[in-house]
Amino acid sequence: MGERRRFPASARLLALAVAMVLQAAAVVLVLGEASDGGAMLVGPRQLEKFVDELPDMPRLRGYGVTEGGALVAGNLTIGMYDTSWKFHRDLPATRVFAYGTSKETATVPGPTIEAMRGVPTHVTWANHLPARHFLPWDPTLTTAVAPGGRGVPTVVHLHGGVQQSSSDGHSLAWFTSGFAATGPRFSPPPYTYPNRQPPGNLWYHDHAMGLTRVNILAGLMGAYRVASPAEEGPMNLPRGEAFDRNLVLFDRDFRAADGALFMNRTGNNPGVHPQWNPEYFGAVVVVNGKAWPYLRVRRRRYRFRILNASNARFFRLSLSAGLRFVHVASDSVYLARPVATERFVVAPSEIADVVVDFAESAAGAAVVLSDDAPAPYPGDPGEKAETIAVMKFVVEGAAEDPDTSTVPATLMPHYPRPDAREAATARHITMYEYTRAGTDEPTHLYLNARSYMDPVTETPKEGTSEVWEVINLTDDNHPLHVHLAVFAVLEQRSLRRVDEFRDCMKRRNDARACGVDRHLAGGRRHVVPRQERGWKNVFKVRPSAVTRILVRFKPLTDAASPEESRFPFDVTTGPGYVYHCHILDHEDNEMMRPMKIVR
Ligand SMILES: *[C@@H]1O[C@H](CO)[C@@H](O)[C@H](O)[C@H]1NC(C)=O
Ligand SMILES: *[C@@H]1O[C@H](CO)[C@@H](O)[C@H](O)[C@H]1NC(C)=O
Ligand SMILES: *[C@@H]1O[C@H](CO)[C@@H](O)[C@H](O)[C@H]1NC(C)=O
Ligand SMILES: *[C@@H]1O[C@H](CO)[C@@H](O)[C@H](O)[C@H]1NC(C)=O
Ligand SMILES: [Cu+2]
Repeated sequence: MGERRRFPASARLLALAVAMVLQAAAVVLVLGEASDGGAMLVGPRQLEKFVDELPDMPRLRGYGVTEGGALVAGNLTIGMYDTSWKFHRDLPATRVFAYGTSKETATVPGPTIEAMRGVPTHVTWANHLPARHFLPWDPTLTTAVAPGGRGVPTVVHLHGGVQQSSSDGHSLAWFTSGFAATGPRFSPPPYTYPNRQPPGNLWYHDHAMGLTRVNILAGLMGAYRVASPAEEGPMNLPRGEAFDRNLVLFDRDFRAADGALFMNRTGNNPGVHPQWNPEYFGAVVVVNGKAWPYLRVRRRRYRFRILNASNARFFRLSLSAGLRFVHVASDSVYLARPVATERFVVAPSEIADVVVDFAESAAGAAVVLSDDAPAPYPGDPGEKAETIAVMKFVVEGAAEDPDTSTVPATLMPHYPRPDAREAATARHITMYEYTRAGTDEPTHLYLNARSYMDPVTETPKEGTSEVWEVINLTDDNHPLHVHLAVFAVLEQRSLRRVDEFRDCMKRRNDARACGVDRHLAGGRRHVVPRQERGWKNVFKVRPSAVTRILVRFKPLTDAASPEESRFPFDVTTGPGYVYHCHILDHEDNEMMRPMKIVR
């Protein structure tokens, strides 16, 4: 991307920068001694695959049931603990930060929260973490810092959740152990999740400013489901704890000597950011907290809700033995009709919800789920990525009870179809990457050439939809995530004469003035995979292309309910919402912007 660009710093940023430089000086002194030059890491060949059984994380019910059978709001307290976790039979226990209802029961990933549509879940998130982080957070980023080293800042975002911004886990709403220190946008507990949204798959994870990548890497993430009685009856998908499973995937590096989580303490541009690296990739693939696990399955249908919780790794998944995936939902919303695929890509933080029928394979078969996506994705044309195993299914005999589950031809066909004509306004959102002069090494990434701390520029009106034209001027695929809203992809098209357009954008940062429509005319149109054409909350924004999305700033309702223009809470109060890239290493380096919803 050529030269490094500068933008006027606000007074606030300047003050922050001064504070950070002081912090940095102190921390570099401490970290200077710890060199990773000679760290020996565990590679795929050192650990025997398929020796640990796939765990099912503890399930917590997000609602209560009265003696009369009525459903009432649930009240959970979930802590964050400094503890250890066995990622593999042959690895020593690894230090982690984990969610759980107690230190003894905390897991990586954390418990799966099972909420019921229309019944609120209140969660008191309690930080029990120590004074300092054990991973190299880079103090030169705009980062949450507790004064005087008073604990590791954390805050929880429910990804895909439709909740008031005071419960949304704003990155500046962080808090440390015992709330000893709190961020400038802190809201007191508990957080309230109304669950008044369509049934589907969500996840919760840390979202503290500048620390999201290290806090999630340390283990702070978990699955969350919103269930609804409308899913049962005619839908009749595989259900029950045995046959309806969450698979939380991520990649990690471990030090061979002691099994410690490894993150390089030397940044790609150490003169600018001593520790920050643009993308974290690990050699070990972990599913539900176990490296390359196995699961015994019966010859019947299973439902897998697959969440990619990697910092930066995209997974392109396929099954051996000729088995297919039947997609029933994408991110948090059901598809209208099932879509069968042999292979699909999940970006970080994207969720694929699939049914696999093991009756299509022989008893005794070993079915391997593999990944062959290049990292970083999409990589160079022609680059051949290594195929890596993710986990193995060992197919046993038929179920004792016959498999009565089905995948109906229509799932939830009653959500509104995306229609660009209803958009109240259109905006351009441009992704920029900045590199150090004379090198190709990125220093930071911005949206619309603005830092996260710059004043809000996106102020959508509640009850409207907007077309966002997301322009990727970087070399990577950036998964875009918008809080509160759902969006649908309208089209994705490559820019022609992209160098000319990029040069103009670097000078003017104004897509219209740089003739974006002229550069799109005749540009190659990219097919959006069928399973990604519904309402989503993460989408892979292709490089050198413009992705047009319809963003909905009103509740998603089904045909049986009247269209609602208002959310069931006040969206205009509280710290506000954000939109950002979900490569965590980018999000932490300000590829995130505030968003203020108005009425
Ligand atoms: C949760 O707390 C609310 C009050 O805040 C109460 O109405 C509800 O009954 C509680 N739920 C359970 C399951 O105890
Ligand atoms: C850490 O990063 C530095 C600088 O990029 C590199 O020289 C070193 O090999 C890396 N260490 C490991 C173990 O990957
Ligand atoms: C998971 O997400 C990361 C980061 O967006 C991405 O690089 C990786 O390919 C994804 N993996 C899968 C299996 O989708
Ligand atoms: C973003 O655009 C750059 C060029 O402008 C391209 O090289 C890169 O592949 C794009 N990333 C994605 C994911 O499309
Ligand atoms: Cu990104």
